[in-house]
Amino acid sequence: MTSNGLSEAQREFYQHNGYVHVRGLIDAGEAAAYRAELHALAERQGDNDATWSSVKDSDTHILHCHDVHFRSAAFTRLLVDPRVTGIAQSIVGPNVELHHNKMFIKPPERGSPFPMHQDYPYFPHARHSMIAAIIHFDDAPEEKGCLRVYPGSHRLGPIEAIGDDHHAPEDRFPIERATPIPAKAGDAIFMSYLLVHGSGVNVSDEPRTTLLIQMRDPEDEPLNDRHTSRGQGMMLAGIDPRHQAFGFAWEEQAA
Ligand SMILES: O=C(O)CCC(=O)C(=O)O
Repeated sequence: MTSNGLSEAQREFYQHNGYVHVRGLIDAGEAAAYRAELHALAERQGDNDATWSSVKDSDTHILHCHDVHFRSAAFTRLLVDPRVTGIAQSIVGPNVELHHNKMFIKPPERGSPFPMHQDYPYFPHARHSMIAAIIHFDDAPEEKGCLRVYPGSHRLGPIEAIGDDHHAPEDRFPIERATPIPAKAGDAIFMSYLLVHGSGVNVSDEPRTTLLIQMRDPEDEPLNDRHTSRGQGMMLAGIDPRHQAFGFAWEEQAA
């Protein structure tokens, strides 16, 4: 076990299954504080629905916001927290770069599902180093629409992606047959962007609150530049080893 990293057994589990459930990454008190920050941010932001197009007719709702570290410094600290980056380094390697991050609040009783999908088609990379960490700030039992995965599906490589929201073929990957990963406040799930995953409707009487951080090896080439975001390229651990001459941002933008 490296300090703040995955144990050998966890690393093997990740390699085989494409994800690892890390219990108690942060403690319950910290999770409650981050939860309060996100709910206050949602209040300041106002309504903002992120329900996917293929489930838009389901009368469900989900609040989201990208790049929350531009709205609350608590999340700037969480992005570089060694408990998060140590595990990311165990998977990605010594150098870990931010791609983007986003909060999701699935409201009670009708919190939107996520159809089963790979993240790959949204931001394909040459070496598939991209991972997500989903940090839970309240409990996510099955009735809250917890994450569901197809263990080992990352080993299929990129699969067919359907429609505007790039979901997986429902006959091959029905959500009911996916493995649920109920989580407690403070738990985190780290997964490959090739893992087929999704989540059900929140039918409970409490919100489900999470932060998803997407990270990659800085040397992994993006295959398109569609999914840019504020803060993308910020180093969370290690260095960017590529040779880059210095330039002012305003000059680069003008070029
Ligand atoms: O939070 C969830 O339930 C899943 C989120 C997700 O799959 C995504 O944003 O790609």
